[in-house]
Amino acid sequence: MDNCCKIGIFGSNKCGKSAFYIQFVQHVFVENYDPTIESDFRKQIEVDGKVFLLEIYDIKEDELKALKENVIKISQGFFLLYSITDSKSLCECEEIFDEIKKNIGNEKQPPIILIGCKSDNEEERKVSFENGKKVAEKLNLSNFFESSSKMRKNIDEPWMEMVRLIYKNNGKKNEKESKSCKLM
Ligand SMILES: Nc1nc2c(ncn2[C@@H]2O[C@H](COP(=O)(O)OP(=O)(O)OP(=O)(O)O)[C@@H](O)[C@H]2O)c(=O)[nH]1
Ligand SMILES: [Mg+2]
Repeated sequence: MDNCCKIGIFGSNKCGKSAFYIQFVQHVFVENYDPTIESDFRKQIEVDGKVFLLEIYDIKEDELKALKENVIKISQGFFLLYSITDSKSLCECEEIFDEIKKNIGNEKQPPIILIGCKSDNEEERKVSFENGKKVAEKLNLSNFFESSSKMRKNIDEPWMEMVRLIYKNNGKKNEKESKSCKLM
């Protein structure tokens, strides 16, 4: 498949990673918490009249280092997720960003989009929109959204943008794309 987009989703435990891609892929909100053990999702989507096969790798903050590094190496774009109800989860995005930078070395920074999850939960908000935006600007990320998987708000937009960015970067067959779409 030419238009294969490998996307790594990183973020602290319970920040809303599964809900974010399950809402995008399956149009349902997972209310009950079920910690992800390991996840590798595939979904075919159409963007701007082109068909893309998304490969989604869901990586918890405390994941094994080797698996994390492998996903960083093979991903063509990254979502860094935090929960607006948990300030620490935003700090962890900065740590993940450092790990990505360390692993890609001198290569051009790939598309990285920061997502503040659970934006519907104003009552428990700890991180302001401005704070999230500031971090995204500081790290020179591709974009920043606050999203709600519960309300299905700002779910499709970041995914569409991610696919477009990856396509722009890797429109022509490159080394990563010509490799098999398998994780390992
Ligand atoms: N209010 C609200 N709750 C959410 C939202 N997204 C996720 N949650 C809740 O937050 C909890 C954790 O969500 P998950 O998507 O399982 O989080 P995760 O990051 O995949 O968790 P791990 O797999 O353990 O790392 C669940 O109880 C979800 O229902 C959201 O947009 N709004
Ligand atoms: Mg999960």
